Amino acid sequence: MMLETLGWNNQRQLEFAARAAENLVAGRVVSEHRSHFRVGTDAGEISAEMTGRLRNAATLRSDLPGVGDFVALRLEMGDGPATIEQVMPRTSALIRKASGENRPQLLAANVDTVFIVTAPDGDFNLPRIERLLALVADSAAAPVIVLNKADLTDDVVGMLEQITQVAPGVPIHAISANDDRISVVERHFDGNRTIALVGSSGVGKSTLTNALLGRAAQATQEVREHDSRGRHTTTHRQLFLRPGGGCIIDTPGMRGVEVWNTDGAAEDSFADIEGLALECKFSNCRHEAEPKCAVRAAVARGDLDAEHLANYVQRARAAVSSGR
Ligand SMILES: Nc1nc2c(ncn2[C@@H]2O[C@H](COP(=O)(O)OP(=O)(O)O)[C@@H](O)[C@H]2O)c(=O)[nH]1
Ligand SMILES: [Mg+2]
Ligand SMILES: [Zn+2]
Repeated sequence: MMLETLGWNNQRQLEFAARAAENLVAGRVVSEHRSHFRVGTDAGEISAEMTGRLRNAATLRSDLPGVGDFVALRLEMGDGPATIEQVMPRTSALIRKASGENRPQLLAANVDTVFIVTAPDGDFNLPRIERLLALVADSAAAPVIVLNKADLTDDVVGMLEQITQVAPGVPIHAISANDDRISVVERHFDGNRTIALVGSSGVGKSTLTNALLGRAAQATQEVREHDSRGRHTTTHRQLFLRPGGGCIIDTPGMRGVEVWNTDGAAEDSFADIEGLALECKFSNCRHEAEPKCAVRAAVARGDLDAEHLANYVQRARAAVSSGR
């Protein structure tokens, strides 16, 4: 049935047994518009609202239903929208820090794999890939890196090598979404898996979504000449069912993504450098050309990877130039 193609399985069915006994129906949130939801069920897609009780019970906004959540629904007699009575336990949650606010924002729930999409034209930036890897690491989904627009560079191999440096062991694929050279990424949908696409605006997430769906479901943006970046066009998140199986969640561009840290995994990736920096002669040492720098000394001794320091320095420079 439809719910199975949306990722429903035996484990979820077991967790749902008590709710089914109360005549609740299972569904998956496919889109969200303020407090109004579209939910896929075995009987097709329906409208739903959440109960006040559910809203009041949430300690964090990210506890509320969001795209990708499996929910327990009470169907109304007549034409009214169904009500969401419960968010079923999540197997993963992609959560970022809402921009400009100190609160978590749910990007997508129950995602099996996240495609971190990047492109050679202007977007290519290893610290950004590292930040997105930290976001994925916190989510419990598996990362895959997709270098899109491979047609725009003569050095695909060199770029893949650079990515491998910051993402050892992570699958990496070079593709061209706009001429349908995408077959290498399709196997990640096997078994009706759910994939979310993250990455800067303009890297081709919506183009890839459309290529994977075989239809123009998402609006894409023509590239602006002067900076070769696409403009932001995807305004809300939506879960799409692939005709070949599996689900896709496209997300709006996340140039300045900040990790909402539940367990400190993101900061931890540079804890080694921050520890060594305590021994630098100058407390504001940037570990570039300053004398008596303990961090560069560690690189010279072979105790610290030079590439890892380069990523840290690039990230620190970016933070300064963006005023953070
Ligand atoms: N050359 C080239 N351009 C692409 C490719 N994929 C997407 N684009 C273009 O990149 C621009 C931004 O794409 P879009 O899908 O809107 O990016 P999004 O902001 O990440 O959703 C559009 O003009 C696309 O046609 C590709 O593989 N090669
Ligand atoms: Mg888009
Ligand atoms: Zn230093």
